[in-house]
Amino acid sequence: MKKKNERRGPKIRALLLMALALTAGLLVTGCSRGVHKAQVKYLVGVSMADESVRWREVLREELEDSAAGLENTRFIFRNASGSAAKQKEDINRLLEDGIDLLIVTPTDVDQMTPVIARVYGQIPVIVMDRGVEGFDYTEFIGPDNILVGEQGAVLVEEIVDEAYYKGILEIGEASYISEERSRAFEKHVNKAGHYSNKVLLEKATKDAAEDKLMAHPEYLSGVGVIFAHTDTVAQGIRRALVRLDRRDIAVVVVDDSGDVENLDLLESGDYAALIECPTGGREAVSAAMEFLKNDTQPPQQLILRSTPLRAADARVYREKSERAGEAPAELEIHMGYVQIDEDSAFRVANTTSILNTAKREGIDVTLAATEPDLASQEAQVRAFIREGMDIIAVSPVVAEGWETVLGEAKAAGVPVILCDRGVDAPIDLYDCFIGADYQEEGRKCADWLLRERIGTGQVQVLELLGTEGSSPARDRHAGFMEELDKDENFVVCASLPCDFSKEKGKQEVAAYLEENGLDFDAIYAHNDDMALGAVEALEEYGVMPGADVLIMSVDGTRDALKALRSGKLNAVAECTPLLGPAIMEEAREILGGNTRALKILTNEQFFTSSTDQELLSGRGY
Ligand code: GYE
Repeated sequence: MKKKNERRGPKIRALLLMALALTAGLLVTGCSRGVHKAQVKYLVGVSMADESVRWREVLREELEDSAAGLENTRFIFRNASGSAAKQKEDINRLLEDGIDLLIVTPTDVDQMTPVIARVYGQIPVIVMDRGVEGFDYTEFIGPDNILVGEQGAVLVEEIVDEAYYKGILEIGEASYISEERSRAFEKHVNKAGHYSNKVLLEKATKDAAEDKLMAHPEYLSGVGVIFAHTDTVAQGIRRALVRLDRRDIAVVVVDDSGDVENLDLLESGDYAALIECPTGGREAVSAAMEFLKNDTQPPQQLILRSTPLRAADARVYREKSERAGEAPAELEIHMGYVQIDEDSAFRVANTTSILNTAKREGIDVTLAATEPDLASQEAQVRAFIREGMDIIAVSPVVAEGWETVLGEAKAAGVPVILCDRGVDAPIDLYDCFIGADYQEEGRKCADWLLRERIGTGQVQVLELLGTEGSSPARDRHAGFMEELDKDENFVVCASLPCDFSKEKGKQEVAAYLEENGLDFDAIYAHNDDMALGAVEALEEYGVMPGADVLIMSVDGTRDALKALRSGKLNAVAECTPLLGPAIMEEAREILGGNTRALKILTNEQFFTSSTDQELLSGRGY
């Protein structure tokens, strides 16, 4: 009979062995089941499409550098080496590691869109470099590749006009980015009547570009300029041009790595022109941590500014880049805000957001609400320039006619942020646009209506137009018609000018009913105020709004959502006026010398009668 403690010996040993096995098991499991997570508070997974091209190496370096000093945070990187299958596997492993947020540069858009949407259902997702279909992600950060293609075409046309040979050769890769850039490039170049040919490499590497041209020197016959879609490709092209003794050919390069060597090559004349495209790594880390730490909803899209550079621009651009960084928090900022004097619920909430945020951020804002016309707003911008404002923000009442006064602000060295409405002016005349994708708002409304399938006959839609010449009115109309035109049974019977005003909405609809009777099935109003005016006109006419006539609107203000709940409105596309935080943050970035953001587009919901009530409450306007 063993002593009491002896009796327990084997048992204790067995328990110890079990505990050891369990711990080891956990550790092993932990290695694949989140041991990283166990060690840090914030675990961010980065799924890279591949790292075979310089700019993605730079993106990773920028992500690592920006994340390096973060407390209690770890970034885990996975490289899919161009394989969608491997990227799916990488993302699953990152999820198993217990990541709190995913940053992804997609390989194949078609294959990765559903994968990213599924992950977005679990954790926040930041998509970089190339978009995915739809909006099932937290934020997109990358350049506007259509703009990059257009910028390339402008530079190439300038150069080819001076070249002996008039042929243009594009060299890119068979990828989503290259195809977007190429479509815009070719559309612009062909319009100018220049001859253009394209080579799409399987892999956009130096060797691939050099080998392709060495194997096919005939591609260079009659060519005066080459448009290289990435700087990696451009390096291979340069080597081939030397070997083939064709250094007469000018090379225009999209520089998406930001390697200072590219600026050297521009200054030396090896490159005829550059289009600088930042990678957005710093912005991605900032957005990720802002979301994880403060649960701050980031914008839906951060479109990075691409900058055309000629040899003469290289030195100034290099110096500016070296200075870039966020303005110190204590930097005193005086902002002049040119607001639209308008009584819409949107505008009231917009002004409140701007002033409250400025006060909280310690930014001195002088807000002037001028008469809603270009001349009054131009005069106010000039006044702010004379008063020596550090930065000017404007809600431009209309899109046309801003080149002159924006040129004056630029000449005076005063940066300008455009808010909630865009302008038709060259992008180098302003620093950033902060607002929404108004075309998408229009598409959402039309898409909803098409799916409502009212009856079987033709559906007549009465459109209530916002301020004539304003970018929201123009774009909401364009987006709505783009979608509505997909079904010939849906037509717009009339478009009434209501200037974003409730009173005019009511007047115009009442007058229309008086003259034509109820000959429409639905109303599409460019904003809530006009929609609510229409509701009153319909009720006075003895018609039930939301029942006899379906009503779609844009903004998502409190009264509109109340009407939605009561069934008087049927669908509301959100267009948030709460732009204060984004405006003040961007002002600091710009005054800190960082003008990387070209567009900051807000995150927007779409509300219908079936929208969860709690989503409709507590939205702040
Ligand atoms: O939709 C409308 C306001 O510029 C996006 O202006 C803004 C629009 C908004 O009058 O209510």
